Amino acid sequence: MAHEHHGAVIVGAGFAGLYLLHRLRGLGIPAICLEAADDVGGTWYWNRYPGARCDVESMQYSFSFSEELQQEWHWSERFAAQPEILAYARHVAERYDLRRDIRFETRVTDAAWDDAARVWNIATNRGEKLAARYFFMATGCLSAARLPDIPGIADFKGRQFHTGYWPHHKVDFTGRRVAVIGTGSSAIQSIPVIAEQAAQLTVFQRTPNFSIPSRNRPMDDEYEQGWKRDYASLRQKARMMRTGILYGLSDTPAMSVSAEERKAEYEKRWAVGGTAFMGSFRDLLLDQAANDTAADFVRSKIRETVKDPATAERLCPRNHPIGTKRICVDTQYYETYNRPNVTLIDLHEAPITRITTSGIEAGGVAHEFDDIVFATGFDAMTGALLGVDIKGRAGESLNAKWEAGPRTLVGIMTAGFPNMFMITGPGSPSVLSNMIVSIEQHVDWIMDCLAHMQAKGQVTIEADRGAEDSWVEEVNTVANRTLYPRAASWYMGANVPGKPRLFMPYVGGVGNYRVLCDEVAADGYRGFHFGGVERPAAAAE
Ligand code: FAD
Ligand code: N01
Repeated sequence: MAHEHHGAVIVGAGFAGLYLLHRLRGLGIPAICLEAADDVGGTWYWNRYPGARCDVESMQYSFSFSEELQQEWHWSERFAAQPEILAYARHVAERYDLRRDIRFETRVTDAAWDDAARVWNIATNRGEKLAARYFFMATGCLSAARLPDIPGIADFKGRQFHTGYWPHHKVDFTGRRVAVIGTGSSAIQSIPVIAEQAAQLTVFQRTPNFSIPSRNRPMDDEYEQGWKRDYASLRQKARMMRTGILYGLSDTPAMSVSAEERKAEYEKRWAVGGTAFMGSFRDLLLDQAANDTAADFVRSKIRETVKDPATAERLCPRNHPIGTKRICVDTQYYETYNRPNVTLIDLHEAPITRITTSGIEAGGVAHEFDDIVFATGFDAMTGALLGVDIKGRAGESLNAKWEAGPRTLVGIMTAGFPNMFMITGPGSPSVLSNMIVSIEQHVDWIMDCLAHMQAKGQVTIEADRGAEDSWVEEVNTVANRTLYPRAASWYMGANVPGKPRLFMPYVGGVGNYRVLCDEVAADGYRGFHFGGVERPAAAAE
């Protein structure tokens, strides 16, 4: 079959793919976007579990590239729920007429660089063959959902769900005996909602997590107008913050104030709700003693909230510093364990041995269920990238190149794979940030780079291996200055058996990283090689 030719192929129609498509059109590069789902939205298309919502305030978890778009959209809650975020993604697709260039229900399976033709050849699960000069992996950091390797999983005769592949019809748990496996963010959001419906809910916990109340509420009109009046400058400030989120980050070290002052600060932030709790003191993720004070505070809140002392102790995290696994944000999570229909099973006391036709065996006890909800997470950051068989220059496979862990130059490109770009790839702040801020920053940087190439008549760009080695070292060095590597987290690849353990995101901060990327560009794209002049350079000047 002959290849269809395109200027660019984008894989994924989440926020990254949508914005890429819009910007590529602006540059006059004809692009096609290929998406496995039957609609846009990415994360917000797939994760429809009860209680799913964002934990970055809605006024900030949205695109900033268009003043009209940010003025016209109204968010109904402080933290938007999944249906509203999906509606927003659809609105963006329609407003910018993006659907005409998106091919749904199409999974990209293979991509190979043809060095002679200087194009990527791309194949899909529908047998299509495409060729494109530029290849964009906008496949998401949290899009490859994982079922655990528990024996007997296929034998269960009841209903099984994964939070990351939730059905599109309403799932009713009324009157049912439900198991939830996992206590990460997805579980912590869904457990309180499922508990309200189910006859009986049993939570299987391997590692307790720290969770902060969201204090979610309907959008306050004055608050919304405040943002809208000043959106341009507030967005600019957010872009320079450590996490890409505009909220109070203290400059004070935790141990420089008295225990009473620390407690007062934690109480204040606990009452406000949300992830800003981790901004109480500037060194919470750098200094173990400082971190212990915040962790002790949250453990004291768990003990205050959960009436049964044994359950409260089981819910208290002790094996990682607070914030080194993604901090959770909840609505009535700890309170849910006071309900008579909810039971917590600690897998360290009673490990799961197998799943049977009618339930779960743990600690020698057979628990019977009608439904099992797997809230067991993702093959994060690299899962979707390595889910495509990608071959670069001289047939080098990305899977082989990344066998010991991902290697990138600033998380955007990887050496040996010319003209292939990753949006929020490993080695960039990505999952440690407000991801829409990071998506916009990557897409804008790449578009400036492509405009630069157009002006010079260049057709290829590739990361230098030496520059990449230095960046990988920098990512590790910066991570090792923090407490992050002390947790067996998905940031470290620790949740996937056999996955190399190294800290994947760049922890140096969204603002610092933006400055660094801008300096690379200003320095003639330091660390990148350009090639293949398409027309005389003089004509392009
Ligand atoms: P995605 O939204 O993951 O989209 C990637 C798309 O690529 C998917 O639609 C997928 O189907 C498609 N795809 C993948 N592989 C292929 C292939 N081979 N062929 C074709 N299509 C493919 N971030 C925040 O900043 N704040 C939050 O509050 C927040 N909440 C979250 C809540 C949940 C439940 C989850 C799972 C993540 C959350 N995130 C949050 C992270 C979230 O993933 C990002 O904010 C953002 O939505 C990512 O957009 P994306 O376009 O990069 O990737
Ligand atoms: O996944 P997770 P998630 N037996 O990997 C457990 C974003 N997000 O879907 O910690 C028993 O965090 C596992 O245990 P352990 C956010 O970035 C945001 O909840 O590995 N248990 C863990 O408890 C988040 O971090 C929101 O010991 C098993 C759980 O399953 C990311 O997505 C909401 C197991 C998985 O937790 C992923 O969150 C939702 C096994 N074999 C998601 N295998 C917001 O609020 C795994 N587990 C914005």
